[in-house]
Amino acid sequence: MPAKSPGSCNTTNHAVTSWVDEIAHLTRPERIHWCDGSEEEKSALTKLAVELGILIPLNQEKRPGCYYHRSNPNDVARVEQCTYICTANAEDAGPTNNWMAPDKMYAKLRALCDGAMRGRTMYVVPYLMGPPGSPLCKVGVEITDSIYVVLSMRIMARMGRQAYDQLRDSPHFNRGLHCMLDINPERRFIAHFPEDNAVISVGSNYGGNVLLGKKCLALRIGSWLGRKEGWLAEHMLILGVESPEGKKTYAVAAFPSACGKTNFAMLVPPPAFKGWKVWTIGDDIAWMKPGPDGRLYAINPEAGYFGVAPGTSTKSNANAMQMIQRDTIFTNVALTPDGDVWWEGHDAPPPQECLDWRGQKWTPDSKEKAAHPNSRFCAPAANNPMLAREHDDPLGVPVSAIIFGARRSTTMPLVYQAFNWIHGVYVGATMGSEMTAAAAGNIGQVRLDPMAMLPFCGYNMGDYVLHWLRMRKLISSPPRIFHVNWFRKGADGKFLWPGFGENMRVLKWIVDRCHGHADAEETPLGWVPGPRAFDLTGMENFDVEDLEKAQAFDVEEWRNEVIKSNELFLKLYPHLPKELIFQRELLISRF
Ligand code: GTP
Ligand code: SPV
Ligand code: MN
Repeated sequence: MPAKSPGSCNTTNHAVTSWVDEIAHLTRPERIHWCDGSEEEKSALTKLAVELGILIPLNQEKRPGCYYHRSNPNDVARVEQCTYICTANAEDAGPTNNWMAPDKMYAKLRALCDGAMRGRTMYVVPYLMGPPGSPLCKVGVEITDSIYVVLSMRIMARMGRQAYDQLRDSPHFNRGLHCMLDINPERRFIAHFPEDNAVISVGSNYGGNVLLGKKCLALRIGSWLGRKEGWLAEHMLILGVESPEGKKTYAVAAFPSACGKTNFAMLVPPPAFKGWKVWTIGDDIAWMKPGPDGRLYAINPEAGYFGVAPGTSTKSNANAMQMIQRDTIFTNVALTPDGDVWWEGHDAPPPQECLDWRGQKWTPDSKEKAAHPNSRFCAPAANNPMLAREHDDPLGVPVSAIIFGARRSTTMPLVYQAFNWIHGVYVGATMGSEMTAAAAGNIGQVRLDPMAMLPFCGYNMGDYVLHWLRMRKLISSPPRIFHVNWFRKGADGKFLWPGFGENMRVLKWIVDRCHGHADAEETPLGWVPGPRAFDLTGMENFDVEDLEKAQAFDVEEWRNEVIKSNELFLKLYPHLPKELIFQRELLISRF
């Protein structure tokens, strides 16, 4: 057996130690490192990662505690075609997931992991998803042979001893195994076993594929647990809007990957909104459970942000720019000669010369982008200047608004409100969005992405929609449901709505609607802001006609939209709740 170094096993939990033994027996590491989450451990592992060339220190005067990482160029995004839900019955995974029988997948992965850590160190990473003491908080243990994963997990989750403290002698924790292998797309699998609360990921070292607490546990396994236990695991940001009088209203928003969650969660209100503040609770994932008062309460299971770098600037996201000044790991951005980072859309002009995300010389004349479009920063939430105090509240925050949003250059208005919960579930379930670089695939093509969960729902999507409908019975004061689109374009191909901080104007209308004091007009789609409901103070250069265009409802476009949603209806038909079909009928008849 391998030596247990440095430091011996730091838990007496038999389920953990025997599982670690089993994995060590299979993967044959030279050393086992039991992570404790301490500062000393972080320094030692960072030093080692630098020696091994896994991390490059950035200019420590400019960016204290910041490091740079390049992934293998074949491994830069999530890979949905390699992501599997392995349930005993294929139907439980449903038609929107890849499925393989658990036995077959275990056998395949066991063969790939056999001896995979020979000569290497195996890290045992205990972590919590959710504030300690929260009824929703879950324990995971990730075994990995990647120092990059250990250091990133330390930012993204509450990593270390506190996880064992919560677990005590219970066998109920998520078992996550990650082996890098040779980072070969032919041998890349992200396999979920919801019936065993287990995940095995091989052949990648990229964020969402390997930080197993995030998409794998908090969303795919989480959604499975949520259906069983009566809560929701969602691809949503959580924010708190504070009015000048100090009244706080909480909203969650589901936008597909790289469609603006981090930006919206960290929104800086424009000068005209003096005294208004937006606080961040989470930027990617929300776990929501009905509280004793009949409202829906949300926690952020994560402890850091793994955000899209390109497009991030003082103008688009000033809070993020401040957050990533220190203690941040940057992946696949460009590296400047003075040891700083740069990306397309950064405040600084393009550097005269730098190294691109592949490590090749780049100049402003280069045809390729300097930073990969899905390059990311990984920063602790504690660095966010607008982090809400409630971020750590074990009970979470009461949600007043649920916002669905997508990236659509046509059809979808800037904002509308659903008539009621069932209609809102229809709006979320039939959401379509243009694909982005966050996943390997056809960028720009509109695809149906129910509730922004298509890549992350760990069970049958039809049952998932039904679970949403049923949740209404457990929530006596349901949040209001809205749909937004920051991405509609005019005939000139430009965005009609300036977005970013200006989205505060839309958010204010949403908040006012939740409190019953904002004008709205009924349309076939739902409620929309009345002519004077929308505050445009300070937007003197904005053409009000563009707002009308952004908000316009076009019957022809909507006919196509309904036809497009047929794809989903046909796919999910055996498990599709009839309410959705009725909602579509009602929508068509309103046209
Ligand atoms: P994941 O981390 O992949 O789940 O994504 P996310 O939803 O957090 O994405 P993020 O906020 O990082 O979105 C990044 C992309 O959305 C960038 O291309 C931004 O420029 C763009 N974006 C964000 N907000 C707006 C907006 O209000 N208007 C426009 N036009 N673009 C926006
Ligand atoms: C997403 O793609 O939705 C992300 C980034 O949030 S990753 O964690 O890599 O999946
Ligand atoms: Mn995401």
